[in-house]
Amino acid sequence: MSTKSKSDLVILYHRQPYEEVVENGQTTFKENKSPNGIVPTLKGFCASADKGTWVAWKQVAPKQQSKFQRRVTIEDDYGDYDVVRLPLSADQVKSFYHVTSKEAFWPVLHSFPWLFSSENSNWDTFREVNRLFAEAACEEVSDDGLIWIHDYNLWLAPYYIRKIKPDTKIAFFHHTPFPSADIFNVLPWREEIVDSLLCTDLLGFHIPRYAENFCGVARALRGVDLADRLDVFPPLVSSGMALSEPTVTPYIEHKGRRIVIDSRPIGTNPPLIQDYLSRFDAGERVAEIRSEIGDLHLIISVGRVDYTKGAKETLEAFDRLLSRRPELTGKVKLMMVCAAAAQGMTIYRTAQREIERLVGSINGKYGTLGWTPIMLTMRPIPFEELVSYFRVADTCWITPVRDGLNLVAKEYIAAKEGSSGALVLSEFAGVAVELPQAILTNPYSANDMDAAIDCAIDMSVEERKERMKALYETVTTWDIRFWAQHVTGLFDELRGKKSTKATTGAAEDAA
Ligand code: GDG
Repeated sequence: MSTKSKSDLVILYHRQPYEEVVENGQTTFKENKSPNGIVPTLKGFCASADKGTWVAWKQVAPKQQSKFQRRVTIEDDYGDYDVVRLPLSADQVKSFYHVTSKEAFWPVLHSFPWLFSSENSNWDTFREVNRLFAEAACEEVSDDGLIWIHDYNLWLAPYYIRKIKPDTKIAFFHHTPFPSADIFNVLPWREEIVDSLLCTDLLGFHIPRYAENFCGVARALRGVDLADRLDVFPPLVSSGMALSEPTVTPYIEHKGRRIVIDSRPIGTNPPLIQDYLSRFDAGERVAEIRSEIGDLHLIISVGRVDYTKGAKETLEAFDRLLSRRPELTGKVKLMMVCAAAAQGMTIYRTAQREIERLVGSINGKYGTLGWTPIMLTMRPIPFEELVSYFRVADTCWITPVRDGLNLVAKEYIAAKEGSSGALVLSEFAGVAVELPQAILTNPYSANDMDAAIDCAIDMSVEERKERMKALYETVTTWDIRFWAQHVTGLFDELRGKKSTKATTGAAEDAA
């Protein structure tokens, strides 16, 4: 265990990196049930630092604040690291997370500006919580350490960190889309947000389009100097797709400082998925699912309950499919895994009811005694179960109207290991620019959605295999290890540079 008091790496991520369970009155910190998503990767970063600290919030009742344990030390499969928990009241959580982050920012980030409302948002609480994160990070970080901030709910943290520790290295990764200026500028606090992001040394996005959108906003609002654009990272499709960008800005100069702009999509972990498929009796489970499904064409669709994830559009397309092609009666099944997101939010309750209503209506309209067209699961299913379904599913249907990246698409491909399968994928998911062999579709167009699902169902086995092989090659090459190495390279460069002015930017070298 490290005896250092300060950390080389401090990660700011709003959620804690484990599940807190109370058993017989004792609190224990257990590994998250699901090993997928971004959290395990970040834990790996934290644990592999000489000393790493994770800062998150935790809702704590006023009565418990005095005896609240702010710091816990975790020793898990990833290594040792500290977690500093910021105790927030229920009101702070509601205002910071449920309302300001999810009801004001989320719709704007995902290009639903008409759902934006500033009525309920509380900018002062958002500032306050971001300031708390910044103060905690500054207390933890060593003089030559680095603070890595994740996502839009911590947009203002760079500003407060820079005020306290002007020379600290600050990196930021944006998991959601970053919209164009026309949409971003709907936010009344746009200048404060951009000024804060311009306090970073490294600003990472999944894909060049989001990076370019940010640069456009920064130029329009603050007149920053943009470096000449470079060609995008070659594996990303650079033209002809909804989210394609041919070139990308490698850095911004602002107030005598350089901000490296990076765009590299996060990868998934194919060896982990394959390991799961070979353990946990998953082999048997795969055979069991296959025998239950029989000759049916199994379509799987997975995503949180969220209007951005496109469950409504998918269900409407499935309804049209069964109506257009009565010969598919009893021959196709849609398995929809749609876990509910943050509780207590009207917008998600409405989305959930809409999904339940559509599923009920479709099952009622087309179902027969022996055949239910849709199987809906609204609770998360264990990861080994999920990957077993992926392995069996003939088609994976991922058609969000907007999505920063979408890891589910990559997980489906990884679970297929190059065997026959089809991926119907929205052009508006960031991951689409990496996966041109998917059946790409526009979820805003009913005709296009219809053509895409027809294509998946009618595609020959040879073509399914050929496309899946190419997709598998991409997902296994540009996997999470590649992403982690890329980010580590950028961090090394940041740490090694004498002044923020002197670097060429690793993004430039790699582009
Ligand atoms: C944000 C951005 C970006 C889902 N249902 C179950 C389950 N999952 C897992 C999936 C996947 C993860 O949750 C979801 O990842 P996504 O990338 O699809 O989406 P968001 O949660 O919206 O994440 C997104 C991401 O950040 C990373 O930067 O890609 O665009 O919105 O790993 O497998 N896992 C289990 N049971 C389920 O029922 N076990």
